[in-house]
Amino acid sequence: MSTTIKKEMQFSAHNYNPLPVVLVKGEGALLWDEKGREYIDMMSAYSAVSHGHRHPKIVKALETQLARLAIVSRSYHTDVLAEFLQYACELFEYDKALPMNTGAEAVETALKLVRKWGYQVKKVPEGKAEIIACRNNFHGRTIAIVGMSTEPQYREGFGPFPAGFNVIPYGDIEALEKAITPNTVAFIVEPIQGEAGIMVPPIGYLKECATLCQRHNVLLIADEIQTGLGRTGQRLACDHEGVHPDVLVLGKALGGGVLPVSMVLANDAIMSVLTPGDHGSTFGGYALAAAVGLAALQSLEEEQLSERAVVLGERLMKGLKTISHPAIKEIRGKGLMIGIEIDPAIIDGHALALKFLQHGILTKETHQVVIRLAPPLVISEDLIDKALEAIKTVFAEISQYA
Ligand code: IF1
Repeated sequence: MSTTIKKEMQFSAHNYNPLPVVLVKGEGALLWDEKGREYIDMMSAYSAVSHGHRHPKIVKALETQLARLAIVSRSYHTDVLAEFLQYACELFEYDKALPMNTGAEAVETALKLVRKWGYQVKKVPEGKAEIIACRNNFHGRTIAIVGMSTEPQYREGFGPFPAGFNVIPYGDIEALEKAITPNTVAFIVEPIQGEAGIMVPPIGYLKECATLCQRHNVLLIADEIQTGLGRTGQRLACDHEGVHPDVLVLGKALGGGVLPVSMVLANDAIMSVLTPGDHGSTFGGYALAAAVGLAALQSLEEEQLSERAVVLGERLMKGLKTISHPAIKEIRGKGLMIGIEIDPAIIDGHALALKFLQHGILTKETHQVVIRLAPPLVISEDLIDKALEAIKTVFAEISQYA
């Protein structure tokens, strides 16, 4: 085992089980390890690196801002935050944005926002606000968020959890109708469930949720932290169904692959329930993040990354579907958010990710049975084809039998 890995094992909490590779350099869709070996990044740091590693425009924005000012806190204004928030509000068509850092912080912000809206605007009795979430959701790792998770490991040992959350099956509109009560303030949903294993809901599901929420004066929160910013072939996954959620949550790629930048967007009727001092964060909306976030959104549009995800996603999906192997149970996804579900009796996800690693492809399994393929949206057709060749080779090497 490399001395670096040994040292990390010694000094890092063991809350991850990384693949045995030490990455030292990244450029676009490529990564190199400490021995100089090259890998195609088919994971993009869980879709935080949609722009590719060290995107020139984003690095330049970061360096230029760093040469002037990094952080002063929200106790003062800066010249970059207004630009960033205006661009985001106009791009996604909302009156206001609240900048945070990690995805979980933005989700927590959205949960607090809809609760306060429930009490002040919907007149739900104090302390009785209910929020509906979906089974197998993933919205982050805070105590309130894992409190609505159905994944035992994410909850074990972390209770007690806050009240006011109901969980329903994903993709089931009747279940949502049944779960709504007069005290329901919001429904939070991932347009495609990432961690659950790239679960794509039935066509029209999001639209039906939006209609139902509107009818019952329930706010629709779309967690687009992973599906947003071009990943599924549209600017937002909600755009596939023309849904404009009441509350939009962004993260990951909003940081351009260099910083944690997240954000909650909503119209004034909702965002105006927050008054100075209600909510905040040391780094939320700091100058560096604003400069990087603005560059990330501009390059999303200028380089038509959403359209790239359609074309390259079709190329990848088409190539994957030519692979026939008993270990492959299903290949699913949208744009460049793809999952290969495998039969763990033949090979489990971690072992498969290891084999991909040995063939120069970086991936990650989720729940042992789904290999996630989510390369940077800037990946070239050549690298998609190269990745496909490696994936075909790996499956050819795997025994056909359990
Ligand atoms: C881990 C998963 C992916 C997210 C959605 C909010 C967040 C995430 C839809 C929170 C974060 C990350 C977290 C990371 C692994 C990764 C992950 F498998 F855990 F779920 F991508 F699928 N909403 N997902 O996907 O954002 O606070 O992390 O910035 O926790 O191991 P964050």
